[in-house]
Amino acid sequence: MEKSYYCIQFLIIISIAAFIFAYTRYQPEGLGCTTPWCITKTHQKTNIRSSSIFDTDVSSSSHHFTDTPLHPLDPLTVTEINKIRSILLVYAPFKSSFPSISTLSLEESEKVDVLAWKTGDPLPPRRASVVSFLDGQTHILTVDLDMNVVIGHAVNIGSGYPMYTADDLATALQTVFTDLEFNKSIMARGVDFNDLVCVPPSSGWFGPDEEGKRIVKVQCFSSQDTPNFYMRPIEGLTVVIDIDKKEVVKISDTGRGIPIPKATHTDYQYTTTNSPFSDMNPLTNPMSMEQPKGPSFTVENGHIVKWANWVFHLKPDLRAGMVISRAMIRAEDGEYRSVMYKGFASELFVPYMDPDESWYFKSYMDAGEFGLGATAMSLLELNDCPRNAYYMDGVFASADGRPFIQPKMICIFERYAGEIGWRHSEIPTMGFDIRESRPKVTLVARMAASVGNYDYIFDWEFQTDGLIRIKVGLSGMLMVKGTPYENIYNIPNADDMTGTLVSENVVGVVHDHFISFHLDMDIDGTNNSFAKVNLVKKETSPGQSSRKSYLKAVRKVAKTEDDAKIKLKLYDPSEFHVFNPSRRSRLGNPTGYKLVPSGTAASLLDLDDPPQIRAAFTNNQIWVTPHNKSEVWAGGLLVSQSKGEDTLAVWSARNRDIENKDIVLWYTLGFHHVPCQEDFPVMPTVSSSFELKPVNFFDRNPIMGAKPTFHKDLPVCSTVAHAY
Ligand SMILES: *[C@@H]1O[C@H](CO)[C@@H](O)[C@H](O)[C@H]1NC(C)=O
Ligand SMILES: *[C@@H]1O[C@H](CO)[C@@H](O)[C@H](O)[C@H]1NC(C)=O
Ligand SMILES: *[C@@H]1O[C@H](CO)[C@@H](O)[C@H](O)[C@H]1NC(C)=O
Ligand SMILES: [Cu+2]
Repeated sequence: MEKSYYCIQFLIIISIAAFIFAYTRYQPEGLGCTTPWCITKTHQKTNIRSSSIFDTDVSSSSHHFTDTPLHPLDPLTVTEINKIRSILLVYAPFKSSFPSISTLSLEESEKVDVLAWKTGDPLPPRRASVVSFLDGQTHILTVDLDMNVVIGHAVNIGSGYPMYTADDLATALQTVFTDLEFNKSIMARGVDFNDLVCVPPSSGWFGPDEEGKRIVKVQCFSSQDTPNFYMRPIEGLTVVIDIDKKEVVKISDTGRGIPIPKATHTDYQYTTTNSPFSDMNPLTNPMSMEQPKGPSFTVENGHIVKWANWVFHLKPDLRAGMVISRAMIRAEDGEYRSVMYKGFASELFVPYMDPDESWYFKSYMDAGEFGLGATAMSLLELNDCPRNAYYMDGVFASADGRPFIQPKMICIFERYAGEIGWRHSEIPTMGFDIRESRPKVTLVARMAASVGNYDYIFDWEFQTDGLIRIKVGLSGMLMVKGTPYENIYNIPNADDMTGTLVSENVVGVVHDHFISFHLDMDIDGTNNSFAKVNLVKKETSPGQSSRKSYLKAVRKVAKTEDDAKIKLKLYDPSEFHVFNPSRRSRLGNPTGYKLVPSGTAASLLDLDDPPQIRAAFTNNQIWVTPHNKSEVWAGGLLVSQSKGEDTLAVWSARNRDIENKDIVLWYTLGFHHVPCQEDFPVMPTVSSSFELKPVNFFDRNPIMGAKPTFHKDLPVCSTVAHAY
């Protein structure tokens, strides 16, 4: 009985899910390319992933056409995006030519208005912020959707340029093929144009030479005999393109003596003809988590996620990828208490450590240059996210201002990974026979951005005990460098190497990844303070104790921004608390959350190295700023080729008061990456995370009420063979 009940229930859940998740494949017109990091070949090839057996059936429906915003923070709908386009089409400055739309997103209402809003209230005015580019100028517009007018218009507000659009990058890639010298170089390398794949890395900023024009540096690879062209670089060939003039500014070809690495062992696809993997030992049996009663979360009105004691608003964002807002947790008395107003990945900085002509400029700012949402392809069912996942689409605008759908961009699922929520057993000699344990179940919101070669997996994981874990996983392909050497014995001077030989003629160049999170914490309200709880060694006075030393937690509340600029130190440790000075626990402790950093890395570049100036938000791991609507992107609003005059470091140099104020916590998760052979041809995921953990927020362990799981709770579908 129970067995079949479970199986049938699962089928029902799946068919409901299929209905909910059906959508139209809504393509923007023109290039047919929805992600900015497009790869063109001289002869268009179908999307590499479309041949994969993992690809799920993408059925069609039109539910996004009827979306209406139901919450002040809901993203712009298809209808609203179309409306904005029609407003801009008749806007006087754009009448003769329509600008290229870089980002077009909801301009969120003032925080006070969002906080005051209750379900059922009319929405505050819907406004859009549009970053666009026309005739060499950046236009930043505010469009009011109730009045149907442009109510704000600023031009060229800084040194940087807007996020590249798919069209910008396609232009760059098309332009290289018009260049005779480029053609000659490709022919000299013996690469068939049919196998040529080029990518458009951003150029960074390195002084006046490339200022005043939008530049992309195109580099190419051979895809002969492999879909993994990244492992077959055409080394030392860099074409500098002015994407607005559509012309080649400069071409540098210094690597003709460097062979293109072979295709051997580079393929990573499960199904290609002669797949080296289809006959391999699968290592483990298929597995999935059982949920006989179905998932215990709901997604209401499209964006409100309710699970266990948590509720939060979740939305896709073209630039940040995923935004969590209004995260609240229910206390024992039933009150929903505010933890975080808003949290998202604000910038991602990836400097490579190679001063070569073809490498020095690689200092990507992936969120502001390419967009974490723009590069987040649909997630693969059962492999990217487990069977119990719910998928959310992104609704964005393409360069021509028309809406497009980024399907299945985010997944939400419950995770039971065999972890323990809390436990205790008692030694029988104490006279008790106690063994108590509770399973740990969490809720994950996940997205994976494929910014060119690299894949960044972003997880926001919520625990019933109040902890939020923010995790970033790195996978995908290394950005590799061609070398004449096949093994380390041939290398005349190992000091010349800027990385590790990861395959014959392939160097994995040393680099860093820094992901800076904007965390607008609102612990029990907006007025919060930041305290450093420093662990200091105290020495006992002579004769006081048999102990010579002990540790004491010394709490220091930050008055201004300078007090909260933190460089982590193992031998001078601290806890980092955001707390509400006017809300106390039963015992009088201020309610708070602490930021718990874990494995992390700091940027070691010179502070006046151009990439570091632009990414000055990595100068400290932690910063605290007063809430300010325009301080959103840690590397600045306009990041491409920016000179770094609009970074967190610049804003924070004002050293404003942050005590008992609406404050924003910034944390940068860092990775140093010294590649190794296991990273070839595709990297096993490397993850790092940090946590936001309640401190005196609850009066006691908030998961005393968690129930143990019993065998009878988990009927199984079929007879299971035992391992023993
Ligand atoms: C470069 O080569 C491609 C492919 O053979 C050709 O289509 C294109 O016209 C060439 N461009 C120039 C400038 O010779
Ligand atoms: C926050 O504190 C300021 C004074 O610093 C006060 O004026 C304001 O009313 C407080 N806001 C709330 C929501 O308590
Ligand atoms: C908000 O931030 C911007 C950019 O740093 C700054 O120009 C502006 O003065 C700030 N506003 C307030 C009220 O501090
Ligand atoms: Cu890396």
